[in-house]
Amino acid sequence: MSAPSGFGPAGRSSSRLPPVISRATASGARHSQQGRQAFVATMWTAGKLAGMALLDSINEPADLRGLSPEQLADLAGQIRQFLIDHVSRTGGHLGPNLGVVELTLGLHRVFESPRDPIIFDVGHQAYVHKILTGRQSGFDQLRQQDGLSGYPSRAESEHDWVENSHASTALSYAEGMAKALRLTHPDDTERRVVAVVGDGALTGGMAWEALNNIAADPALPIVIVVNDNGRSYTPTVGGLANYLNDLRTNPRYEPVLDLVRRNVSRAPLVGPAAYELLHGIKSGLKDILAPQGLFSDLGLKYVGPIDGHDQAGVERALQQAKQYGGPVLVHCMTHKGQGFQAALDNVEDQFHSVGKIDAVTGEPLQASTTQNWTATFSRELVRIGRERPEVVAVTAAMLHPTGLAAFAQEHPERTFDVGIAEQHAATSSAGLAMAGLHPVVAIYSTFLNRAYDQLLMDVALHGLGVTFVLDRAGITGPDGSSHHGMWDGSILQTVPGLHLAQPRDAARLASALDEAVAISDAPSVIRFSRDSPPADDIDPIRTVNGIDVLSESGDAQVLLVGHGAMVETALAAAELLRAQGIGVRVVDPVWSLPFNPALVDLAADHAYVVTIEDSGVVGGCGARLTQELAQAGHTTAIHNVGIPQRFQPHGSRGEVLAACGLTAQDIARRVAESVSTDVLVDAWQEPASYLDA
Ligand SMILES: Cc1ncc(C[n+]2csc(CCOP(=O)(O)OP(=O)(O)O)c2C)c(N)n1
Repeated sequence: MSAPSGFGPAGRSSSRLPPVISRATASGARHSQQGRQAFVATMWTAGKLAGMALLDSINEPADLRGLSPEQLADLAGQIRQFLIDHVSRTGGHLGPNLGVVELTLGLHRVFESPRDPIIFDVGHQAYVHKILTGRQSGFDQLRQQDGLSGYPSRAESEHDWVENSHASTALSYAEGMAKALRLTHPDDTERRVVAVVGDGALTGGMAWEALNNIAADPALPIVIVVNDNGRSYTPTVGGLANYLNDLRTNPRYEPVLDLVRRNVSRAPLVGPAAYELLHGIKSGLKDILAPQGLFSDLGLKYVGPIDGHDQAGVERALQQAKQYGGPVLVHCMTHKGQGFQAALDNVEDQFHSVGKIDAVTGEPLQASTTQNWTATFSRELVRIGRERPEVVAVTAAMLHPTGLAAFAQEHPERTFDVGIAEQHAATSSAGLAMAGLHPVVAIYSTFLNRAYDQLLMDVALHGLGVTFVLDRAGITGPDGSSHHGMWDGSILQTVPGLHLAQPRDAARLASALDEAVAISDAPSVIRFSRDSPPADDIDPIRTVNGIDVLSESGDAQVLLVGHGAMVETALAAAELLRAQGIGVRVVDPVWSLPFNPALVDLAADHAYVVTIEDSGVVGGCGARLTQELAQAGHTTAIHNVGIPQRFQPHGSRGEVLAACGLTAQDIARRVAESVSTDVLVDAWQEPASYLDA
């Protein structure tokens, strides 16, 4: 897919703002836009007669402007059908996108993207935005290698200002951009920055840090749209969620809201003064009817709650917010999965994220495995929960995806969902541990980044027994660069006293968990991939000073050190090497941290050592062994194989691993080349394999 001119990735860093300004304000562009709107409206009337879908004629936001209410309703239906048809085939975030159809149409009709940046928090709900900004044709390849990203992508479109997927950032981005626009274009008072944030993402601390700053600046041209569907994956929890729920469900509120809405919509919209007047009427009524003071008390103008599936109502609210000129929060109520009964009926997550499903019934087309790492962890934690009453479980709004649901069912009082708040999860767990419990914090590997300082200072420095279980470690696949769990292996190396296990099979996961929950004076971390453990456990031939020897030739000159999921790869590579007459020994350190000095001695006994891990190669376990070898004065040749230290694209896990050179064939070929030429470096110089920063 080609990026629009002037906005390719290369063009972004230098001249980001001027092209947008000049293009969007050029009168010629406005005229041609008006011409195009008329054209689309006419074509639609003609096309409807010819059976053509209106959606086919929408290539850019300007195409939406001239549409009638009837056409907009038709278009919303077509977008929903398009989403169901496509996402059911590729998998993806179906429910959240079905919920924001009218909202996204409204945003693109009221604001002028990309001149008015629209920033979606997390970004998983940006499919409709993609459809409306010329990317319909990419949906056949959604989340597939070289295909359309599942999140906003700066390389794809000038309409995507940020590419995120880690939650609760949109308000900070928006606040910074709004400040910058005011400074760089003081005369352009019409531009607005729009942040769309879910009620789930609003539970994250960063969102509140941003709100604190936004509220302090009454002239900041920023519109915050809270997309409140009451859910993260499961229903959103916490005081804020309760507060939003009160606003949403106050039984006396709805009829009066209608009255207010009609009166407000009749009044002319002419800037802050009128806004204040109208808003005064509304909030006066609402203060009696619903406890809506929170945002107003913070100093933010509040509009809502709005029915997010009422196209006209949404647009009216957004227009009001746009007219105001300072920070305004539009509270928009939507339903995750709107328009697809199977999604609305899904209790677990309303199709927050689906694999391939039947487009009519919503039934999964791929059997879900009960053997994957998550399910294995889930079973083991239930077992441990029965044995150890002090063990409690902590999730950051991901009860089901991290496998905690079964534990929660047995021990609801020992399970804590803290919202999308990994930092709080870590320090709250420190508190739980201080007061005598042993928390098991289950999060995705990539989200541990958020809680690094809390892990380091609040848990490790205090010598507290907290177990972190990192799911989706290593290459994850279709969620792309921000979701690959390739950072933890490096950052964990820096935490004094930390215990790190990377189980190679289900038996090792069970024993690592048993050991971890028994450690009461330091944090422990267990990481595993999104795949499944091997069908059969990989038992050691023998264990030397805690290091499992898994396979060996009598004359082994080459030592392969496998970590976690890469142990299977190491064993397969060893087989290929033995077939070529190269003697190999494969070991698994079992506990990667604390660093086991016996690994240095073992490595020094070989002519050539290759470490293999499913994490960033810089600063990981391999780098640690290299450093320890050198510190001990050994000159043993060593290569570290890991994920090259660059942002990896999306694709299947297998495809991305292959592109990183993390396959048995690739590793065996390189080792064989190194050994046969006796030049242990050349084979590793290709960009795919090593330090390609
Ligand atoms: C820091 C972080 N933790 C966890 C997640 C995983 N996650 C993705 S979407 C989501 C729920 C988002 O809820 P909300 O913001 O209300 O959006 P909705 O899906 O309901 O539209 C979560 C927990 C994430 N993206 N970022």
